[in-house]
Amino acid sequence: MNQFALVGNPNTGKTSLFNTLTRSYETVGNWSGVTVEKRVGTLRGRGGRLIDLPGLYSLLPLTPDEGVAARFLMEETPSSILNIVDASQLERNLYLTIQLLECGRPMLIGLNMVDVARSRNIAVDAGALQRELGVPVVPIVARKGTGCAEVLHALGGLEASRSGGFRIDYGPAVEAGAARLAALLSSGGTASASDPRWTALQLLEGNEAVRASLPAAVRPAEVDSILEQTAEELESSGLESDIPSYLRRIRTERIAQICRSALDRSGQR
Ligand code: GDP
Ligand code: K
Ligand code: MG
Repeated sequence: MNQFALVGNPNTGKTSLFNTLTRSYETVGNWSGVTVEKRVGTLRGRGGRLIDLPGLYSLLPLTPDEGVAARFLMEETPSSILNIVDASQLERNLYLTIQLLECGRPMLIGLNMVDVARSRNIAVDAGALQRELGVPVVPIVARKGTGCAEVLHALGGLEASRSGGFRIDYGPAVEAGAARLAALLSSGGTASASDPRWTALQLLEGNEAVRASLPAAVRPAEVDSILEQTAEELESSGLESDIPSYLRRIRTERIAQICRSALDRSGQR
């Protein structure tokens, strides 16, 4: 059966959307290691399961709750992603979106709070956003149910597709490090459920939840040596030696560029 993970920043309307899209749900205990309950719902009309993940700003966990999503993406059977994005806070929300796109899974964006955005004269061009990100973007008002039928319909067409080739080029040093890590992860029967390049980038970013979920055959010393060499190469090419802050800067620049094409702030109050 097809499975969709509902992922987004806190207070973006995930639970509202979950309740609208599902006809019934069950609580299947807590997520491992945290006191957040795991809710799994059955999608209206089309079947399939929707899983409500705890809200988070980044896949890089700052709290145990935030580690749930990273672990889920590492360990669970491949599922598609329904990413809910607050249209009134587009720039901030896109940081998580980019990390999710890098997973390479089928993904749909529910662009929520378009009523709030409109009231602040923030116009998000969903078509432009869709072109920039390479995945379908459906404007919704989850609290009223507006656009939710369209989300259900679009989820039906998502199953066969991969996300549409969104890719950030992080430059020679990081790309070489990511390729070496990805090769290490793909070698000798160590494959996990996650995409090797995504896993590599998360390791370069210092994601402890991802690191802890690596298959046992991956030797930590080998991971560390690639991380060290990447940091040295980054520094010797005149860039910062701290890989996480470098990744953050490159992503933030790309987000600014996406917002320039998708956001009309001309009448913003
Ligand atoms: P979650 O934290 O992501 O699960 O978000 P919730 O579903 O709990 O929603 C947070 C708050 O935003 C609640 O008060 C919702 O009623 C409200 N909300 C959700 N969607 C919308 C929307 O599209 N427009 C407006 N104006 N409010 C919304
Ligand atoms: K909430
Ligand atoms: Mg919620």
